[in-house]
Amino acid sequence: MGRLVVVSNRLADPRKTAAGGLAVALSDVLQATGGLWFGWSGKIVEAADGGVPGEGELHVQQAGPVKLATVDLSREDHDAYYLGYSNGVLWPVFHYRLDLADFDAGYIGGYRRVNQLFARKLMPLLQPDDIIWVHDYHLIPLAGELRALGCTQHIGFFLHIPLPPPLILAAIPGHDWLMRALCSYDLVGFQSEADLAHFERYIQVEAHAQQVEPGHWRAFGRTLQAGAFPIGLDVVEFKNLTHASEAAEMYERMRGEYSRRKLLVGVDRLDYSKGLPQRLRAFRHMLEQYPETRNVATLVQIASPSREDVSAYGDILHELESLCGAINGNFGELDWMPVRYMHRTVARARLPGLYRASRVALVTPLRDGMNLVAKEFIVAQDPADPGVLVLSRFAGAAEQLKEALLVNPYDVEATAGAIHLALHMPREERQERHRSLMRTLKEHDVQWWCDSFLDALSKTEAKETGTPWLRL
Ligand code: ADQ
Repeated sequence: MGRLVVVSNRLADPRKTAAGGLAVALSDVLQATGGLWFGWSGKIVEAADGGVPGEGELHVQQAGPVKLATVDLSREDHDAYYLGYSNGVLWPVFHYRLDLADFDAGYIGGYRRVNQLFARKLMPLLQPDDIIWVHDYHLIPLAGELRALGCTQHIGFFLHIPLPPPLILAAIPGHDWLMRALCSYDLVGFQSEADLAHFERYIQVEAHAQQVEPGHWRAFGRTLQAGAFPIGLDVVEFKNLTHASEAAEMYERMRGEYSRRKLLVGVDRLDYSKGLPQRLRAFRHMLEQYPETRNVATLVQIASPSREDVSAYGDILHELESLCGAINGNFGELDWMPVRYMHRTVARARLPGLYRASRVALVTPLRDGMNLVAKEFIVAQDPADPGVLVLSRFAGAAEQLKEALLVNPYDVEATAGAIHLALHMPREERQERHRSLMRTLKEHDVQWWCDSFLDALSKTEAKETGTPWLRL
């Protein structure tokens, strides 16, 4: 395989394991191929300091064998591309929340401008046999922009978030442009079969695409491949993290503190897609319906601050705070707080200790591309006495993790019943479910994800340049 070029909105230094997720997943192959990672520097340049829309300084640094190249963004570009179109339009719509999308603001110009800027800055850094892997919804038009500049390398795209059904997609003004742009990749990867099916339906219905062979499509005058590549965990790395000192300390602390209780845990970014208010209502309902759980069940909910400058996020913060306050006020005792809510990030090294000390994990998003917390919780468990995963059927992970207790998070009563069941599940059943779940996670770990995507991408026959239709 040629050199790997990864493009994503933000970068993480692949030398630091604390970076987690994508960085860990890609670091081996980036290091082995002496790869390049390209994206936004995280720096915003104000107009008063010379920040000009469509322009941005390029910074290149070497991190071991890996080259990191980043571009600054002007305030205007950042606000339109990142806050506006990516997180004010695409994030809500792709999570089925048309009601939260801000279609009126004309952000699409900035979104295109930044993708053009990235293409212009990346192009001179490319080598002829590079394999380019672009990540996530911020960068859908990038391949089209690169092709327009003459790029002939293989370009693949992976969508980390869900893709909604065609009728929801069609609500986006300019959806046809966006989906055309997506079709200028050689390989498009989704988290789940459901997302893939939505994509296939869209291109058939809206673009009269023809299937050439399974997974291969003729659309907009070119051939592309599409598939489901559910992202996995580095199971070995996460297991090692579980047994390392920071996690072990966390585990001991939680076990000591809650020795007389059964701990439930929720770990999320504070985001409306994660179903946090519904989760708390289900927990409250359980306390109401099953009085024996009072004074016993304690929910530790960590919600890390996220995109606080997007307005929909302020509302969810207030709703959550008032729900937690009401539950503690109504049910709490002098020596028992039903909900411990923390609006902060827990260090990755300590998370496995929290997971392992918990009898139940509540992973109940209303919609989620995959949800890695669900997978991390399983890996961190003691196989001899494992906890139970309560998982929303609307998380991509539900397609794989069939032995979790699957719930509909909108159904508060049924979810409360499932949480109650999880708290009382006999050890043997917990062990059996955990064994099967671990098998799945090991079989489809992050290496499998990376290898299968890159293998498919390097086999695509690509190389069609010049896509004048991208210029609207
Ligand atoms: P996210 O929406 O960020 O990611 P998720 O997969 O749940 O969601 O979490 C990613 C990572 O963040 C995990 O490693 C998790 O441990 C960590 N994390 C989450 N909340 C945290 C907290 N409060 N404190 C500390 N760490 C926290 C997007 C998609 C997901 C998809 C991932 C990867 O929305 O559906 O699974 O990308 O593709």
